[in-house]
Amino acid sequence: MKNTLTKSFVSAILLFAVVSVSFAQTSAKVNKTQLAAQVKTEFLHAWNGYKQYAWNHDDLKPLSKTYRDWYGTTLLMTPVDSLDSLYLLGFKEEADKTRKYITDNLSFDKDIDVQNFEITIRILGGLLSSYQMTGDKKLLVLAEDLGNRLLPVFNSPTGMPYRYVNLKTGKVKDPVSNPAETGTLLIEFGTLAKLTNKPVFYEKAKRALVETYKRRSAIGLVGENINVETGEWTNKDSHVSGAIDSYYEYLLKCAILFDDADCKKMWQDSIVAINKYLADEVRGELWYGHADMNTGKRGATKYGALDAFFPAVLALGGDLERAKRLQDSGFKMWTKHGIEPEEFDYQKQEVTYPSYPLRPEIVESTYYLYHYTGDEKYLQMGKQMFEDTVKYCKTDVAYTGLKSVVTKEKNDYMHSFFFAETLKYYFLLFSPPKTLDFKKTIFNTEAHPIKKTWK
Ligand code: DMJ
Repeated sequence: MKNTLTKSFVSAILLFAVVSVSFAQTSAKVNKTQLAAQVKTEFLHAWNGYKQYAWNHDDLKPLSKTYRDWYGTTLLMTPVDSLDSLYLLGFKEEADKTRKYITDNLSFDKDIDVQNFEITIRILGGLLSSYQMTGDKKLLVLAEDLGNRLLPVFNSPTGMPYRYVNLKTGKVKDPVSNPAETGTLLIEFGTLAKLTNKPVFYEKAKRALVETYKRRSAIGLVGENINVETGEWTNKDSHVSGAIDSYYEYLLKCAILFDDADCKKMWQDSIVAINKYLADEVRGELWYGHADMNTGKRGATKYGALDAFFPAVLALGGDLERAKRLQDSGFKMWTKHGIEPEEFDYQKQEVTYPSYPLRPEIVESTYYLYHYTGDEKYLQMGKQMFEDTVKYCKTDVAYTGLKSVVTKEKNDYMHSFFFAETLKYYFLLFSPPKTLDFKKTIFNTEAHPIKKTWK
């Protein structure tokens, strides 16, 4: 009897010791200063690689050490997308040089068909935020020129934009679009309207957003594809993933940035339907999956790297409880293979699309949650994700995406959003709050910080 008691006592002490050690390990304070400095080092590593092998071009291909221009001629995608990050991370001299290069060399007078959504969020958004940071009027002139060249996209029977427009001729094409592309324009076009005093930019982009919302189903959901000429849905799958994601993000953010009561109402209606039909409880975890936009019937039980922006939006909308639970689920998806896949079946706990193109969304949500909760847990999360990214995606000259998070085989592409978003959100997570006034900032979906400088 005495022996058994002694044994249980010893086991209890051992268990206590193990728990204490692991608690001490996980609760060890994250050294934010050191991590912010590491993010800067890695940013420079990637930036120097871009400069050495792809300068003046859109994006770097880091394995073949060459470049890609999206439309066969450069739009300086990486420099424009990176400029406000260069300023925020404190590389002022480099930023000033890059800004001068952009204002001296960037021209939109090109006979190319460009994708309105991508050009708006990366280039128009980048020019506007950098203009607000520096006051360099040439950036605003470029933004207005670009805005004017993009405007013909809205000349459809419904007012929702075509996907492509020719920058020289204004000819549009591709009427089958999606809510992300029809509804992720108002932060940029609206800001352009306010800064140039030309309301037409606001009106056109707002109408596109409203026309998308007006076509929601009776239960309040939107589908994945819509024809902007007929207004008919061509794909009725509903979710918060790519092709829909930032439509919801902009309803909320435009309500805040422009104090727009219509956007507020559209957001409030939408989030009720999203939580009712897309939210999914599995094994006590919260996920957001797919459903039919008309019946609400559950579709694929998939979540992924793109969906991982949603905790940030939930937090910004005031629903911290769902935001925290969803972020825990997203982090579980990340840790399954040590880095997050593009798409994951949360029911089966299986990767369904294995690539990782250096996406930022889960980092963005970590930053928002740390901002709202101050919980050290989010610093730990960010630290682990940053270290995993360095471990698996760093190359001798820059960073590259992965073909597969399972095998860790690399692809040969560094998207400009790695500078614009991923590294910016890591830096902001680890830097002192004074680096950027969160309350006075709305990030566009490409993480370009926009400030309300108008009444
Ligand atoms: C970015 O261009 C934007 O964040 C967009 O909203 C979604 N895709 C990429 C990053 O993953």
